Amino acid sequence: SEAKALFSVVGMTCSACAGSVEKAIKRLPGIGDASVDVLNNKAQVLFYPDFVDEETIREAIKDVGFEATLIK
Ligand code: 9UX
Repeated sequence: SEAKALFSVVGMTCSACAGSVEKAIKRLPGIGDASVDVLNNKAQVLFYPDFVDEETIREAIKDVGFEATLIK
């Protein structure tokens, strides 16, 4: 079944930053949806835990240049 993760993402300064984070998350297998809020430095992700986990999502965000911390 689907799980939710909320990340704090440091360093996004424009909507293109948010777009690249969102795309990076959505490229992973096992993602239901991803929504990045540049104003509040948050990324909300719906995912399928049998296929992907919070750490893999965090690393995908890091790979496009932003430090992310799991909030809940
Ligand atoms: Mo543009 Mo956002 O280079 O960092 S994508 S400011």
